[in-house]
Amino acid sequence: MNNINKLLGIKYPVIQGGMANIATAELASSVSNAGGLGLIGAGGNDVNWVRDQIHKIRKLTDKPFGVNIMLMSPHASDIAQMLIEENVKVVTTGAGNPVPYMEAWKKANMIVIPVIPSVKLAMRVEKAGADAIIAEGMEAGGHIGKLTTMAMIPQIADAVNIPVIAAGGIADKRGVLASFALGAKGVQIGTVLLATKECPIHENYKKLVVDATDTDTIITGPEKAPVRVIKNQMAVSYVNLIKSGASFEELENLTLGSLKKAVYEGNIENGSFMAGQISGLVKEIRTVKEVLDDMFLEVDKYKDSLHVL
Ligand code: TUI
Repeated sequence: MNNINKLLGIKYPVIQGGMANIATAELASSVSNAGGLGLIGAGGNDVNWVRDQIHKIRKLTDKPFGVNIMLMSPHASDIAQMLIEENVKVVTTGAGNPVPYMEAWKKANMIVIPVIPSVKLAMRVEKAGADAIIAEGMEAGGHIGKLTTMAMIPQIADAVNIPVIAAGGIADKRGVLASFALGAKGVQIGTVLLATKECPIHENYKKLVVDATDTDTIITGPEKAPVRVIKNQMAVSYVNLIKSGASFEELENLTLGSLKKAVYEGNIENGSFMAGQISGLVKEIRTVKEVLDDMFLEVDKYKDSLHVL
């Protein structure tokens, strides 16, 4: 099926990013209720936390939702199994290769949409039965690959037959239309949702996103798992720690620990404020519904003019 709205049973072809510690039932239900696909982001949390969030979201919306599994997490395989038991319909994955889990998910009739950073992995997950893919460019916040959205989307759209959903650097109607022009059938958004009333993060985090300019994010994180954040004291000392040869585990723990400091405490100096390059375009705090309506209002009208492509 080549239509994201029909595949997922949603009003707008938009999926919420599975942002660790941020994409709770609260945010995800707001996105689903506004016409997109809300996601519970498992992040580094354990299976019981994720199950609890699934039970919560079912009380908050009767619309479709999904769960994002961060595959670097030690809990990933337990969560993968739990989603089948809980009859979750849609799973997205990030930060790793989901192929080992896909046979079981497809057997359970789940819709599987991996986030991938390259043509090679896109082709591998298509072969393993993915229903669509999210191609995320390095403009995105959090853990990123090496390619930009602009360069990657058309290459992946040409390489696979399943629908491609563009991610990284999309925050308004122009980003949506550009994604369609590049061959995508939908978009995933994260950064623009940080600046919403419903987003359950500290007010300092929202303010940092709203105040950020185009050049205010930098890439930190271990070399094999680079992470884009808003530049602050923490980010700079992190980059220095990498240079001094800290271990991968040490760096990964620091990333997840400092993300919590950002999300819950709004700790400006020591928090890891994951956000994408498009932060510079985000100028105010709105409701999730305002963000989605604004992004997709009359988009079909403009989309028709893309048929010449
Ligand atoms: O996963 C994300 N964004 C994230 S995850 C996260 S939590 C974290 N904390 C510490 C270290 C690392 C992560 C914060 N933000 N986005 C989706 C995404 N997936 N971006 C890149 C990838 C990816 C990278 C490599 C997907 C697959 C992949 O495969 C490599 C392989 O094994 O072939």
